[in-house]
Amino acid sequence: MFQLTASLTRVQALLVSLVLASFMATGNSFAAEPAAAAAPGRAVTGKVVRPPGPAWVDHAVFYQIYPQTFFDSNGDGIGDLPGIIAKLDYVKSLGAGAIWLNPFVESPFRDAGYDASDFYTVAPRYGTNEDARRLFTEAHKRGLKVIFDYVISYTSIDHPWFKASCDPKPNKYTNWFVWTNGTWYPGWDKNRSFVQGYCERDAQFLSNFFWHQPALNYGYAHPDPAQPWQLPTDHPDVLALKEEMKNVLRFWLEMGADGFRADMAGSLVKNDDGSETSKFWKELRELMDREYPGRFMVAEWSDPKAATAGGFHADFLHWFPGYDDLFQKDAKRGGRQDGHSFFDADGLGDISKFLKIYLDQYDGSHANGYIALPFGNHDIPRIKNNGRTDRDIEVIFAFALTMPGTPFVYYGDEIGMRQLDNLPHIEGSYGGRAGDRTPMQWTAGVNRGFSIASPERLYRAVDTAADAPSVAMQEKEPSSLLNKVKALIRLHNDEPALAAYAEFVPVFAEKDKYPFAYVRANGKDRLLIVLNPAGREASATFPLGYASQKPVLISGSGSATLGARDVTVKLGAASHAIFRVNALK
Ligand SMILES: [Ca+2]
Repeated sequence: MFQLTASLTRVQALLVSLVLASFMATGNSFAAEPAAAAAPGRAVTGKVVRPPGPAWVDHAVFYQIYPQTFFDSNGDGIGDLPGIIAKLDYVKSLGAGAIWLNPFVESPFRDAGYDASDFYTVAPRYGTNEDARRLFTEAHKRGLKVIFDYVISYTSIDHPWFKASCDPKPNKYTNWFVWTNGTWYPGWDKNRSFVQGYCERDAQFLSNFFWHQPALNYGYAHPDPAQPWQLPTDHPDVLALKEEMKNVLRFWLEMGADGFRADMAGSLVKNDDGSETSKFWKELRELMDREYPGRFMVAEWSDPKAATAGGFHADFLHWFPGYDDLFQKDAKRGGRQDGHSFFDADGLGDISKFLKIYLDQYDGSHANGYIALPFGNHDIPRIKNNGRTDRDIEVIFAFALTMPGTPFVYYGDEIGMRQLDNLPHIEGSYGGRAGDRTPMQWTAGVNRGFSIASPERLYRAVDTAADAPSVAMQEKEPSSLLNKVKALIRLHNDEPALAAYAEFVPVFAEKDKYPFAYVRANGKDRLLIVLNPAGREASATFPLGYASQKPVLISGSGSATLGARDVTVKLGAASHAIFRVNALK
């Protein structure tokens, strides 16, 4: 998706994933044919390469909080920063090591806050800058890190920089956005998202999908000499913008943020193969290492090879068709229902397509940084959809918390909050995004404990189903999903073989078959993870490829029997098993 995401916006990438999966599957995304085969030919060695970066990430699980729907502290119906502070003990109780906060700065909220109108000020609906400072301080007191959403490829049309840029009289901000020469510029092309006729400046501006999100001007990798409005990446005005965006970064790091998640990281420089955009991220990595050592940067790029070579410690890998094969093909995602997911009880999915792309990315990135494979976020329908049970969700967690790299838990997934259907589209949610942003369910009571506002004043309606899960109920029940997730997070925190950098070797991953099995190894410390999302028993026999101790079950249920050359595993329906299989020597 390198070529694609390099020139696409966040939302376009989402739509590509939604609509064009078959197109993308035919080629031109990632390396066309990854060289690595799924399972055969890979040996478990226990050798690890720890990429440069902060040590606190090695075993950290991130918890993603959508500020508007986490906890409302003042009863106005919308979540806020003091509400997040009030729930930090809960986040800590999960075993999470860090928090990713979605945008909380001033915005007209046509895109839920991604459309910033002031990069330096907390939106009043969430509180004040002092609340943000207190949030960082209180998190640190509990040993939690906090990263913020660094959205630097565009602004809102309401941003003062863009308003100044709209002025026909030249000023400091004239070139901070991408403008053509003239409203009737002949190269006008709807596919490139140019907007005509907005303001008095006689020109078109380049938007980032939603027309009201003008692209900030990081220049063109290869400006067309016939189009003088395409500025080179070293144009003084482009350099001035970059310096200002560095100041935005410094501002939040100074206040106490421990790093950032970069929204649509691959789309800064236009007509770029990624290399010019990477140059700027490398500058920022150097800035971080020099001025703020120990901080962390993760990209929304969906090309870990490019992102980690370009300075990032980690990259989210989800805007590619193999990702949909995991969870989304059976899901109600904007009406989509075009196949079978691997993690579904019907047991008709296929792990091999995902794994082929994943391994290509893993092989090309793990020496530089980590893959963050999200299993839920504010853009993706919740995993609890289409009839999945808590047992099914537990298998997904077992997968997410044992794969290499940096896991991110989307708020509410740990109690099995449902994807809700047919909700109104507010603040640009559209598609499945409306139903994955409902308020956190703290209790079984009014508004599920999210807010004391009257229900009609809520930013979003809560799940009112009689059996809607809640934190309060699940904390009391020892066998609840919440407590099972906590146990898996503890395992991730404690096991050397589950370090972000520990070796990953698939040992049973055959097309159209269940289960899926892989070894994680860190020296002699080794774990065999076996996943059977299917609603029927599954078994498999395969070589581990080294002399192992007798397998010991440490999580889930199932059996593993060691033969002379092979191991045979048996799992019940919808279950996972994690075995300790340390090397004998
Ligand atoms: Ca509030």
